[in-house]
Amino acid sequence: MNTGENPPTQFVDNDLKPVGHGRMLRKEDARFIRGKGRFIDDIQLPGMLHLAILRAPIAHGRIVSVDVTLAEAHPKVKLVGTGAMLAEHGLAWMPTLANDVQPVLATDKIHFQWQEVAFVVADDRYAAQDALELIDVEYEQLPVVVNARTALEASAPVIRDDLAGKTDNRCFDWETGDKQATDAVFARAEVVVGQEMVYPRVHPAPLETCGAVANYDPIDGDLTLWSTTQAPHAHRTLYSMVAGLPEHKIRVISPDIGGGFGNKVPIYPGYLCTIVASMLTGAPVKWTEDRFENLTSTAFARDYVMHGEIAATKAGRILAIRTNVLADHGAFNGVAAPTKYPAGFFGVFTGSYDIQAAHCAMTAVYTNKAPGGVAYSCSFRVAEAVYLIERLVDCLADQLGMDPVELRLLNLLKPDQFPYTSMTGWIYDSGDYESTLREALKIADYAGLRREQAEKRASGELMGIGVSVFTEAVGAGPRKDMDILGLGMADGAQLCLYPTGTAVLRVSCQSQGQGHETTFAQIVAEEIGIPPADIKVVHGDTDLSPFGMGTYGSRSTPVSGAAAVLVARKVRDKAHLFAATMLEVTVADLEWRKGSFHVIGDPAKSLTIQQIAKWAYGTGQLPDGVEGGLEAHIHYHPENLTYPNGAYICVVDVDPGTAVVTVRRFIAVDDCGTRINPMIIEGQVHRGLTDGVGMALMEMITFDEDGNCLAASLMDYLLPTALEVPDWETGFTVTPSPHHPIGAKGIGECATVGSPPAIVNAVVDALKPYGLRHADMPLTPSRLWEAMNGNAQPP
Ligand code: MCN
Ligand code: CUN
Repeated sequence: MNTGENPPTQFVDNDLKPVGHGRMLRKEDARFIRGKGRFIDDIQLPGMLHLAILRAPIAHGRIVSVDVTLAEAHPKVKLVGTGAMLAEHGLAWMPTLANDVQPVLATDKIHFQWQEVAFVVADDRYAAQDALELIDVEYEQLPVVVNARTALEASAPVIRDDLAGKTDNRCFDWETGDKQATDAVFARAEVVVGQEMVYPRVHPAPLETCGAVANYDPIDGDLTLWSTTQAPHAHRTLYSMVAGLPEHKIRVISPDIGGGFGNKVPIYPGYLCTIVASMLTGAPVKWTEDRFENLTSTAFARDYVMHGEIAATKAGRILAIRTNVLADHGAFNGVAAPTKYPAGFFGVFTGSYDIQAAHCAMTAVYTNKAPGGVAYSCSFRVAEAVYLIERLVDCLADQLGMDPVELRLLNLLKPDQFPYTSMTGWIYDSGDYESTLREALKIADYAGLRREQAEKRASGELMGIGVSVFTEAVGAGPRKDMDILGLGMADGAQLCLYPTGTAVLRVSCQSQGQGHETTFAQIVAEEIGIPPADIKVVHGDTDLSPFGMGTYGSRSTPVSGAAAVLVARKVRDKAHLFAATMLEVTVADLEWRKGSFHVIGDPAKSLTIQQIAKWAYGTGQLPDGVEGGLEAHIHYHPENLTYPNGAYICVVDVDPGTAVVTVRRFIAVDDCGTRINPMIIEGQVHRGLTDGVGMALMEMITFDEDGNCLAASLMDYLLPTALEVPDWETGFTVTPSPHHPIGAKGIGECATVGSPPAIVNAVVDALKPYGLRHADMPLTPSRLWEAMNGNAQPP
């Protein structure tokens, strides 16, 4: 581990030190800042038709009839699709990524408000949208369940009566850890603290909504689908399975994506409707969601009701943690989670602490709400796990009258405990949590902040300081126990060095704004010693990139990034063989200095990688058994996840009169192992911290008791802007991953995962004078005002 500022300056502008290059600007920004990005809605094909979707205004009910006569008679309408029509083609239902099924268009029943009922394809988008109003659907309303707590009551209507033998709203039960051992520790613990907390339903709300353009060629039987997908290859396999099209005849292209944040992982009914529409009309068809559709029908996140307990000694040693979770999955289990992990990686709820036992029991339920449940920079439910443990630790500190930092320092895992096998069976690869926390304390001047707080309290001001020390789990995942629908979570990479010494890297992961075209070029540049500018990164097109599982759970760096390193090393090894032949020495006579091979003892005798590349395609005699050309391919399975970590400190002021929270300072020290592009990392962290302010203070998808979604626009679903966030103060430590070839861990979701508990902890700390111990997110002024005025009177 080492701490510090940006890497030594002598390397900064040196292309031969591409990894860690402090100021390398993003290649893709050349087009983005000129407005030349190519997003789904920019795609125009000759003769393209437009699709719009009719959605159900009720949350639960039977479809009595669907009359499309008038819509079909509209002069600009080319096709009207209904559930009944899709059923004729066997396409009315599709599998979800969690082995559940979901209607593409409702056939006989509506399961949530704004579920897809029919589509119209017309010459232009206006006509398609207008014609939706000509469709006459008669519904028969059923009682609605929107509350996970009441979903399991005997009187609750059964939402998923499509599932054979289903008599309740149970989606799945899951447990992890050792119940007996945990209960035994709790039984003899000196201190037990419990707290129920709700992680509300939130939405990733990317700037660009979801959409697709399908172009089916009836002559060749080829389907090209441009779609907002974070996982083009996995989607292609699923389309092949669902639609019965041969997989090699499907090309999925994910062009520039205006933010995904997990929202673009699932397959949505709209994509399939667009494909069907193109196949039936023989024309290209475009579908673009509007904001309302995006917020009400696509993958939400969280919706966990967690009851957590922590057992400790009076001196503050944490002994065990147990939790009961009620997970609301909405109407269909639409999460993307490895088969063995229906609750994602929630199993890391033991956090960064050295404990003796842990147990989690979870019940997931169906409700009349939109499906999804994992999206929004969540690292497969690590967001929920981190929130639970970091809130609980603060509750314990409160109970014991200890400083929350002291309590954490007492319990953090020590560097020599890594690799550490957690009480729920996860193997944390590396970490130095105390150093990360101490770096944050230093930047914050924690002791100074506490003094300031004491002074302010004395004068009636409400200042709070909140801490979270979190461990993330990213980079799914090891073949032995992780898959999506039976597909192992490996990534392909292919590297080709051309005769003139420039290169193309093809990767299976997919950028939604993370800057892969830059960082993956940096990775390869570091390994083969040619400048990043000479390396083009190709991604997001199944015809042009090798198979892999795509981008989510911050897996690009841990998995595809490792693949890029290893494929570059394969190319370098081949260049090594060629260099030996060219110089008429043995391989052992040569040493690699970034960019060239040198004869040991006679370093003036050398060859650059570019010279070798030219030779590789030339006419010289090749070494025995070696093919010409300079390229390689790899299919990489990680042996473990990577476990980045961070220590965050948040300082808030709460207005005693209005209960408005201002995040005044936020110190974030992250450790994602080896840092490839510090500027991009910082951007990722800034974004995630902003997410945290949103979730902690503003964002929530709510429903009324009839199942009406009350957060269907950005006027109701509040997103943070620059006005709500402070100047972020970031720092870092570097503890490389021992199993990643360059020691890099993921960073994309760390700040989203780690910041909400720090903010809530700070607000609760500010409101200590009111006796507050917990309040559920989002900490809106009205909620806090009620908490302040419903509790003990102010001093
Ligand atoms: N990086 C680095 N050094 C490291 C780790 C990462 O320089 N040690 C760089 C990577 O090269 C990459 C970026 O940081 O350019 C994020 O890398 P990584 O942590 O591997 O995450 P992914 O690239 O797999 O991105 C996915 C992750 C997820 S799951 C969500 S959700 C999210 C996020 O990234 N969605 C985003 N960040 C986002 N950022 C943007 N702009 N848009 C989104 O939709
Ligand atoms: Cu869970 S949001 Mo990201 O893994 O795509």
